[in-house]
Amino acid sequence: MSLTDSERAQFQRDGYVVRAGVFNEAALQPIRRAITAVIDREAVRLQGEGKLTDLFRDEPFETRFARMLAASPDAGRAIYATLLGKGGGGFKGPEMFEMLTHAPLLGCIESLIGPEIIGSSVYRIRPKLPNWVHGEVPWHQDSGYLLSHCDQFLIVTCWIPLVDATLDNGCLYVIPGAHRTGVYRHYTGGHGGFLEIPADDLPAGAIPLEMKAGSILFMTNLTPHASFANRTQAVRWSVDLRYQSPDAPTNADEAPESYTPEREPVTMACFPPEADFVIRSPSNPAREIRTAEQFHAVRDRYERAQPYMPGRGWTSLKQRVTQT
Ligand SMILES: O=C(O)CCC(=O)C(=O)O
Repeated sequence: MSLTDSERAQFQRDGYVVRAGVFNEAALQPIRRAITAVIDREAVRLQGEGKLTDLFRDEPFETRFARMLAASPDAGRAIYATLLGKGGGGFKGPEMFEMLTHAPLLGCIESLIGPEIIGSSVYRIRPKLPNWVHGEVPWHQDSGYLLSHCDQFLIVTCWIPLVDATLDNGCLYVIPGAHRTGVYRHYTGGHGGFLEIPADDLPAGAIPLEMKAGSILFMTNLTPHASFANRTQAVRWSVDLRYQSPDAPTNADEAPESYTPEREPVTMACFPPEADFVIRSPSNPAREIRTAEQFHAVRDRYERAQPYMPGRGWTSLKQRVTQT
């Protein structure tokens, strides 16, 4: 499976394209089950500590975590922290590797970046819960989170809803064509603690993208995007994965210990704290990470070492308000 010429043209022109049905129901089940297993394990632990009374085992994937958070906000927060891990990319089970290497997805990626495919260290599972401040992600470009010498390279974000994403539960919004303006000024301390580009700094023309579970929204690292409140009683589950071409700086063949404050930032990977991994390399197949165990090991090594990443120099939203 690859993107058609017109899908590729839309990606270049608008900075995004949506392809329906890349993951069918069967292909979505393993990651949903893995997430459920983490939630269940943590819930049992918290129940043992007297912090959660009901495990909500009769609730489906869509609502179970929302019911837990509503019943015990502290327990919900603890489960959230475990699921995301340090920094957000903490889940590194075989089901994530399966998603990252899903052949129909890689076919689409190849049509955007070519046959040499590096899995970016930045992937996230996102439970957008009802009434949850961290669920609303304000306007940003993914480059805002990466080191600035990577702005010129294409890093493709694949946003994949695990349940249908609707206006009501907080689907993604994009601004078609705004990726051609470069990186906007981001501010720290935005909504939910995220980086934020104030909406009035962005061009008009934002559009919502309602999507069926298993579809993929492909975006560039310069595409401004955001998602707003979930006004339903269910969780809008999604996963976002990123891939980069071999031209973009990577830590795939580097020791995490080489990331120190003394190192020149321009020699660094785009996001040093987490490990990139080579998914396909026809030119040097020996570099490829082929198994879930190898994937786990490279991610784990970086997570333990906590490599240094310099800041990007964004100032705080509070400062912007007082300056204007
Ligand atoms: O899932 C969301 O609501 C936000 C996702 C996002 O910002 C991203 O994938 O970069």
